[in-house]
Amino acid sequence: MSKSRVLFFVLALVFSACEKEKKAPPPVVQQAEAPKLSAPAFNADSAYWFVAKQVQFGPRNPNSKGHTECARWLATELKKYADNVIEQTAALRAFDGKMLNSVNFIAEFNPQAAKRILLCAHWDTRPFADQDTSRKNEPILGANDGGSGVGVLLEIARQLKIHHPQVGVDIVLFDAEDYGQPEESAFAPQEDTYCLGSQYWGKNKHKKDYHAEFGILLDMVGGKDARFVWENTSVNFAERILSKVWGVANEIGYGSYFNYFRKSGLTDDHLYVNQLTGIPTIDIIEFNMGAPSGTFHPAWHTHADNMDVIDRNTLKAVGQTLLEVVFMEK
Ligand code: AHN
Ligand code: ZN
Repeated sequence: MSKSRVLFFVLALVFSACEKEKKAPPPVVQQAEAPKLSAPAFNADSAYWFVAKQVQFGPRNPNSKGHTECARWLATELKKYADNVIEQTAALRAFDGKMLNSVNFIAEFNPQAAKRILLCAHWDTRPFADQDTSRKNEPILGANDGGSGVGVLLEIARQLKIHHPQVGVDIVLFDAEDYGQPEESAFAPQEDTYCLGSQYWGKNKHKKDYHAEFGILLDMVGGKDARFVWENTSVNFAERILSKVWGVANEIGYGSYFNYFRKSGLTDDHLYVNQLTGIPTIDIIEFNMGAPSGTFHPAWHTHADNMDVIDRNTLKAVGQTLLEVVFMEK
């Protein structure tokens, strides 16, 4: 090519570039496989630490030393992050006649906002290991069953102190969920023996006209390769919320955890929240067909439910999904 021809091409390029600056539409950003994240990053190491910290208190069944000490720590921790924390204490009668000293924690973020999202989990652990083959009468550590949901919600609380969604959020930690009557029990069979804390809260809300747009319950959300499926109580009361949450999870790359398989309905805290408050609430709970229990995570209600079963990747999948859902709402 001659020198003048080269100069011509260079000038032509420069002019066409100037033209583009004026008229061309904004450049299209390449979004090949990258998930559309619009929420702050959920820190799985932090969530893991929150689970480990609870487990260090030992079993946290009502009326135990671990329960009292963990309650004190939870109050301190929630007060670091929330705008306001309510400790709702109650003495609740268990199936065995014992009175359980219980406390539900309600941590409010942006309490002035009319539109609110309820995020909840139970913080107590089971006083027996009735699914185990040994030491059946001793309390379990509940790293997954109790610890994991609270760990995820504490990390969300920490994020909500730093970053502010457009809606209000209430994190509610229910007590006395897991003191339910075992299948082999000397006492006459009774109804509604699980979820005593959520039943109490449903009948005695922390604010008279409390309402949330929707609720999400976390239960056993820390197991390795956990599968969360559509459970029928959630389908019946809040199918729209299941679609929303599973849709977000799949969109941001956690489809391997959030499965669309359907299973029969569960009695868990969300049942009472739905029945007693009318807030459409779903349950994110591990369903594992291969597990000995045939339903929940393999260490369910055994002494194997310790830190060994907790996987940071699962905490991340659940926590990031929840943050995305919260920051999506207007
Ligand atoms: C039943 O066991 C019937 N429902 C699940 C409630 C539960 C216990 N969640 C955690 N531990
Ligand atoms: Zn349990």
